[in-house]
Amino acid sequence: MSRVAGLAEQRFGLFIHWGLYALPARHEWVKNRERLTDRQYQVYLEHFDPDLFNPEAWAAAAAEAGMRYMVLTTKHHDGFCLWDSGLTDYSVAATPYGKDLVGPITRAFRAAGLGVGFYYSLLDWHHPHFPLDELHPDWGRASGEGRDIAVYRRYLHGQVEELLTRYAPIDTLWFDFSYPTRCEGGKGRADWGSEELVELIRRLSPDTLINDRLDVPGDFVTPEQYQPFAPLPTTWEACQTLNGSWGYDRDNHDFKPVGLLVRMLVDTVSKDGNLLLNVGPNGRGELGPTALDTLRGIGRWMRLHKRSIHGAGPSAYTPPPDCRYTQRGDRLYAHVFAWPFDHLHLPDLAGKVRYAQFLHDASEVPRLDYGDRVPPGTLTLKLPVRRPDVAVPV
Ligand code: FUL
Repeated sequence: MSRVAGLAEQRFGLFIHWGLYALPARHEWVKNRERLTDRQYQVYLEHFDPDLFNPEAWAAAAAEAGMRYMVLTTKHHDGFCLWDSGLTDYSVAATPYGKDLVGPITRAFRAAGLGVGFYYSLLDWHHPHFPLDELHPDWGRASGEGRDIAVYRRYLHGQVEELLTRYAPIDTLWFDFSYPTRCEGGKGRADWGSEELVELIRRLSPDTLINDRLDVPGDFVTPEQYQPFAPLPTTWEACQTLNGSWGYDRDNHDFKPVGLLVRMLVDTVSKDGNLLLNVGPNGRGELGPTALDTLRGIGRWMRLHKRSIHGAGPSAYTPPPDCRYTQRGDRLYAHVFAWPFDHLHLPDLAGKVRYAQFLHDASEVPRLDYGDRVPPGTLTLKLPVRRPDVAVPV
């Protein structure tokens, strides 16, 4: 079995962006966007105390939504570590909460039967040896004097080793993100030591998948906040926000509706991809009510339709407009995005379908002879006038 085959079996996962930025609650890039100094940002370290943290509840919400794995931000661009790293004091250990978060989250998801992946940011706006670049909050304010990328590189590799050994086995490492040409004002090159890092990971944990943001080829590619137009030539996983922000963003209410997210998931699987859908827990450690409602809404659909998602993939047949096909063995799943008049015309399927039924209630969908009013080879199904009351009828 190829190393990425397991990903396609799962198809749907939860991305978790959590860190100090949950407290300002205005996007995970707040330190950069508002050019906050380390001192200004320090207040969030001093107040980080998620008293309602309950990773079992997060894992239950993900499982109920039909997700099969999660990816957690162990360290985002601000450099704050969610585990008590032996390589820095800038971690959850220094907050009023004071306890490891990565271990309990990892255990809770594993106990719920979900896979575990770690996001790890190559960018680090806290580390004194992270190279100054145009994305760094201190760019233009501080001199780059005395910064030595070799020191940062050792730190980065050391932390990855720490994560891989302390929380083994980790299914995925999700690095974010390399931009060597932009570093040091375009003059220098940020050398993360990607080749050596990949070697280290392969040695410590041969089965761990690595994404494509290290500037060396990875096991899968990661379209961010868009759907590929067609299947991609390599294994892919799209990542998506619920509301445009990855971290908890209090005043942003622009949540994607459940129907849209279900269509997105279906579209992804029909193009042989995975969908990693994000939540940003708040500073008390909870998923907000809209995020929870959204996951529940997806779960209502998944309870009845997961057969067309998990372990399913693209079909060689071409669907009619506003439909997406997924296929699993000899089962073809037709997802009807826009409800047609009471007939569904499926090209090239005449004589190839033994029996057709809705997935949500197993009721028969009879075929109809449309004669020469449709192109030869077309299979016509007779639909009820009233659209079934599910996010996407299948
Ligand atoms: C981006 C990051 O800059 C965002 O904050 C987020 O983590 C996203 C998944 O990747 O490149």
